[in-house]
Amino acid sequence: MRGVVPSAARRVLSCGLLIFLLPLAAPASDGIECTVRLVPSPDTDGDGLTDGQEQYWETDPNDPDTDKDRMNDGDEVFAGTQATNYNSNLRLLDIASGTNAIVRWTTVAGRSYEPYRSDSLLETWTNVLPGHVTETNEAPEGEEQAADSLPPAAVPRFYRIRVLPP
Ligand SMILES: [Ca+2]
Ligand SMILES: [Ca+2]
Ligand SMILES: [Ca+2]
Repeated sequence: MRGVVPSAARRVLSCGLLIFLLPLAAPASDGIECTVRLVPSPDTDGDGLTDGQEQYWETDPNDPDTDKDRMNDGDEVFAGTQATNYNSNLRLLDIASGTNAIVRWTTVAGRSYEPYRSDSLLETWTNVLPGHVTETNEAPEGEEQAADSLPPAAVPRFYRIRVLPP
């Protein structure tokens, strides 16, 4: 019969109509939106690196000090040292006493450091330099030193090194 479309064919036609009509029926577009849910990665071992960051740095998300050098993974990443290498870390190498104490420490290329002094661990720490020292050598890791211009004290004196944010 002319003009009669079998029901199966009609459904296909309907779908076809919907597909073609929907864009026409939609309101004028102000843009297309895409929503993404970001779930924060936990820091399982509490070393300052999330489990996701630990994967990036190839450190152990269940061990705060992957290479067992007594500097935790998060601090190593901050300092630029290798968190998976026992011999790579920020540390004081030695202090030569004399007219002026000379403090020597490990460095990473491009990082800046401030050496501090105090006559007591409970007192204020004072930078022994007017500013900071930046490691300019191209070698990935090296060492720097700074002389403390303050004469030696009759009491024990303490030194510490602070690495500045990159
Ligand atoms: Ca962690
Ligand atoms: Ca870790
Ligand atoms: Ca470590």
